[in-house]
Formats: sequence, C-alpha cells, structure tokens
Amino acid sequence: MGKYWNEEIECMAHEDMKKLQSERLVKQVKHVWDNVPYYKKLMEEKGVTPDDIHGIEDLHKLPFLSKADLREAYPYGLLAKPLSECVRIHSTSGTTGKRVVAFYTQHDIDLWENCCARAIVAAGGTKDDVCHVAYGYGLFTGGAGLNGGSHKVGCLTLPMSSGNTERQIQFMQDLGSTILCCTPSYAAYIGETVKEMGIKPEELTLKAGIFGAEPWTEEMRHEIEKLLGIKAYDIYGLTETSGPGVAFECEAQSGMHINEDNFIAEIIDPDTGEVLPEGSKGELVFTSITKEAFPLLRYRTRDICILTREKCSCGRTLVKMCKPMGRSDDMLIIKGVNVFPSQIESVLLKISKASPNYQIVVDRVNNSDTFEIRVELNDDMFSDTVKSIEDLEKKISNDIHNILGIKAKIRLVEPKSIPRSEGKAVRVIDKRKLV
Ligand code: DLL
Repeated sequence: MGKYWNEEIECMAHEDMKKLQSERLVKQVKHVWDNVPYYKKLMEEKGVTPDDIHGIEDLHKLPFLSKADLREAYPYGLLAKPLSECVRIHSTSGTTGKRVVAFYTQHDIDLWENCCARAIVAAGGTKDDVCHVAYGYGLFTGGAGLNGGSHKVGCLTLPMSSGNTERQIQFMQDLGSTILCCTPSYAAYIGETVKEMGIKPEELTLKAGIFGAEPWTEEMRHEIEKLLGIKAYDIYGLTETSGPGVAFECEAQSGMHINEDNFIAEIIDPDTGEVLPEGSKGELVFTSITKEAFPLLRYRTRDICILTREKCSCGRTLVKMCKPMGRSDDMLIIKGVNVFPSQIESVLLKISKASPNYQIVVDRVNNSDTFEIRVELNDDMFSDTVKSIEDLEKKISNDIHNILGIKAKIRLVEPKSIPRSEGKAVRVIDKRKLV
C-alpha cells in the first residue's frame, strides 16, 4: 500500500474530476427526481427539471436543501431507495431538537468506509497498524465510520468507543495502539490523563491521531501532539453526508482534502445564497453524487469555511477546505451582538499557550442578557496571589470587550472544575433557550 488509498482519484487532474462529477451529478439528479417526491416538488418550485442539468456548471440551478427541510421530511421523506434496500441508519443526538436520521444502503456504507480509509492512509496508516477507535459507537457516525475505514485498510481495529479513559490507556499500552481516532477534546483529555498517570509519551506506541467532529485550533493540535507524541490529523464530516471522511487531512496539515468524487463542494454567501469564487469565506454546501439512499443535493451545512485549489505538497489534487471557522447557526446573539465561541477562544489563546478549557454561560435576567465566561486556570496562568488573578480577569475582560464590543463577566475557576468531555466538548450553556 502506498501513500494513497486510491491514487487515481486522489491525484486525478481537475478537468477529469469535473467530468466525473458532471456525469455523476446528472445521474443523481435523475435518481432523486424519480424517487423523492419532496425533491421533485422543490425542483418544480424552482422551475428546474433533470433536463436542465447537463453537468456541474448547472449545479447552481438546483434548489438548496437545509436542516429545516430535513426536519420537515423526517423520518422517511428524503429516502431515495426502498427501506428494504437500506441496511443502516445513523443519527445526530438531537439535543437541540435538530435530530437528523441518515439512511445507508450497503453501497453507501462501502463508499463511506472508503472515504475513511483514505483518511487513515493519509495519516500514514497501513495494515500493520493498530487503530484505536475512541469515537462514540452507536447512532453517532464517528465510531462506525472510522471502524469501517480501519477494516478496509486492514488495521487491527480496537472498537473502544469513548469513556473509561484509564482503560483506554491500559489497552493502548497492552495492545500497542499506533493510531488514535477520537474527538480532539477527548484526545486532549486522554493526553492529560496519560501525564497524570506518570506515563511519558515515548512509552506509548502511538504515531498518529485522526481527530474531528468539533472545532479545534492549531494550538490544541500542538498540545495534543506533545502530550501523546503523535502527529495529529483533522477529519471532517456530518451525519447528513454519511459521517466522517467527507474531507481529511494529509501530511501537509494545511487543510482537509474533500473527497470530490463523492461530494461537490460550494461556498455560498449565507445571506443571499450567491455562489462565491474560490478563496472566499462563506457557508459550505455539499452535493452528494454517489450516495443512493440519502442523497442530499446542495445541502447547506452552516459551517463557515474557505476552499482552495492551491497545489498540495502531498500530490493530491482534491480541493482543500480550511478548518471550519464557526457555524452560521451556533452564532450567539448576546445583547444584540453576534458572538462566535471561536472569537472567545482566540482571546484566551493569546493569554495562555495551552488550549483553554472554558464555558460560555448566557442567561436573561430582567429582560437583559447576562454573559459569563468561565475559564479554567492552567499551569500557564496559575498564580497564588489574588492581585495577579484579578489582573488576569481584567485583562481577559478587556480583550473580550475590544473584540466584541460588549462586556463579559470573567470567572477564573480551579483546574479540572469544568467537566471534561468524552465526545464533543460543551462550550456554550445558553439558559435563555431553556425558558
Ligand atoms: O461530527 C461526523 C464526524 C465524526 C466528523 C467523527 C469527524 C469525525 P455530526 O455529529 O453530524 O457529524 O456533526 C457535524 O460537526 O457540521 C461541523 O460543524 C462539526 N465538525 C465535524 N468535523 C469537524 C472538524 C460528525 N474537523 C458537524 N472541525 C459539522 C470542525 C467539525 N468542526
């Protein structure tokens, strides 16, 4: 096995990829028109039929699909194959009332697992590796996706799921795990626990990590790499498009290659829906051109991102997406101001080199928003004088004010007092929504 899982596709000339995408798009549009009345109606409303779609140059004619459509069509309204041909479902947790159920035929599972195999091979994985999968198993796509990819590559697969961190570390040591797959926040937690247990990174056999499912910064990457003695790779995906593996990072660690033979990516202006040129920042939209059971066309992810076709040193020609820069819908509006958690993280990162553990708590008292940021003290910040703690609170508060134009109450809390996560980290507690 070489450097690529599928060299022909991963290094295909852009013109050839456009041809392949065009052929697949034309077929896919016909498939949904014939089999999904919900789509047919959306297309009719926009005045388009499959005859109008000759290739990717016509993609812009198709209607967008949003999370609201998925909710409306729940559970079977977007299904494009008979249920008897489906072999699996996955779903998001639905904690904010936005449950998404995705269906897969065996063909869809194979495509998905191949996408994950590409990610594992790009992270240096071969059949000689021991792939430790600590993403959650179950309805969440993380465990199943990486598990399937690891099988395809031929790694010895450890289906650990998340949780029971000391046992995870024990298995890593006993079975010689070489690749760790989990959320970045869980990787950081495992790293902290390894340190607390008095184990040095070089005593572990880990060489790489494949981390995704939530936003994480370059600083966090460096920290995890140091704690675990590995090279850390990003991986992106969403339940709606099958799960992890829509895009994956290569050794260049400078953005994620999108599996363009399966997904056409566009960047749009989230307000007007206008398609933006390469290099623009906007909302990421995906069209799945190979999935049979749940083929979403022009699905608005709400992830804010930039695409680039700059030549990559790894030799892959697949377009690259940057790390998602926030979501247009997890934007908080506090005292009328748009606030992204990533803006707060960037302030905290300037103050401490270590990636911060923090929580944003928003509430409404007497019709007015309250905004508190709990920041866990770490070794970089720790001090035993009350004065320097007060100074630190003041500095964070001023920096936040400079960036957002509103004041936040800063509460420095003791190390380890913000609950650690074994899955996606919970950064925002918005009590206003509970009322
Ligand atoms: O998180 C799928 C996944 C599992 C991806 C394992 C990577 C690894 P959902 O639960 O549906 O699916 O959440 C999808 O998570 O729209 C992004 O906002 C966010 N997300 C996923 N990967 C990344 C990443 C899985 N690498 C939503 N960086 C997406 C930042 C990410 N955000």
